[in-house]
Amino acid sequence: MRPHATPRLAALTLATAATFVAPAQAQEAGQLNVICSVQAEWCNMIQTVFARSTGIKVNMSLKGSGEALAQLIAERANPKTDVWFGGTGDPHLQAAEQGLSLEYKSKALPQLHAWAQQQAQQSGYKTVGIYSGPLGFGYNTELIAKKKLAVPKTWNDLLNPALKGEIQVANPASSGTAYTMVATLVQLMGEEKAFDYMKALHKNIATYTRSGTAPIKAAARGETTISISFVHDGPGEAMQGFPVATITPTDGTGAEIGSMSIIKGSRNLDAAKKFYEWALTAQAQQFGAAAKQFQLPSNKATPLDPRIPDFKSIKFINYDYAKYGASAERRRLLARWEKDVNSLPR
Ligand code: S7P
Repeated sequence: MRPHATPRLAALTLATAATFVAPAQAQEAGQLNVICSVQAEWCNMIQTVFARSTGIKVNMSLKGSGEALAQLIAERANPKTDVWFGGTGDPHLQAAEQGLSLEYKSKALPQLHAWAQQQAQQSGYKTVGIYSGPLGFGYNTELIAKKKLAVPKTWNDLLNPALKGEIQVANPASSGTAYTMVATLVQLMGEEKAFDYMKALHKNIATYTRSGTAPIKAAARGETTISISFVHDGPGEAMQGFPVATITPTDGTGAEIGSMSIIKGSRNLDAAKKFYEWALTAQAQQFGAAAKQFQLPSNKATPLDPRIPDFKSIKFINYDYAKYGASAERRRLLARWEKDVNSLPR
């Protein structure tokens, strides 16, 4: 049976981690500029706790994975960011390949799951896995029942003509989540069949959103019936009282390796390393679930909330993170998606 943390334990951990630092000490401790690619509540929590326990002021900027990579590329000549926390792993690998992130080998690596260590090795230790989460479908339980639609159980179920205009997914050019979908389908079906599939799916898509988390929020709020999303983003919406549930396709799916990188040229390198080491501890990794975000933490000692998807019950493809995290492959697939899929009428 999986261990799990109660909300009380999470609250307790938050309180114990937040040891106050005297104001004078805080001034000396310096500051840190972080791009945070998880959702706001988690970003705010780590900003507060890390600042309180170290005295280091954290300037936090919230950006999805695709947007974060674009900002780091734009800042290349004059980096303003010290750490990029969270977001899908593929753009972190691209940042590593493009020389935007710094090699740093954490002493905590042996405490991490194999997939998180592999992410570090594959990037030449320029990034590391901090969480993982499966791709699947979200759906509005009330709308699906009202419209007498079947809950989709496989990728092919999304092609049902009755779902015309009922599905939202993000645009893979701007979203790491949607790029994970493209890469997953190519690996699951083979490239030609995957593109035929995405052309057929296009007919049922109401909107391609900019951000990867927008579709499940739209499903939760009844603005769409179905979303293609990371399933760990579902319980947080349901906890707010929205009628939303998630499912992973029985024919196989991919997972992200949410990652963290120190930016090359960081002006606050000591603080960046301190934050990086802290973010890899089991204690800090509990803040995801405390902030109602239910990815699987990379530190094996992190107590698991029961709402974290049970990875053993999901059929995963053998996702090739190195291949699909390479800039040239991403560019090629996105160009093909734009030409073969997005340009088609709906
Ligand atoms: O829970 C947040 C989450 O789903 O969003 C992250 C990421 O920023 C999504 O970026 P895109 O907007 O580029 O898709 C995921 O890493 C994370 O699991």
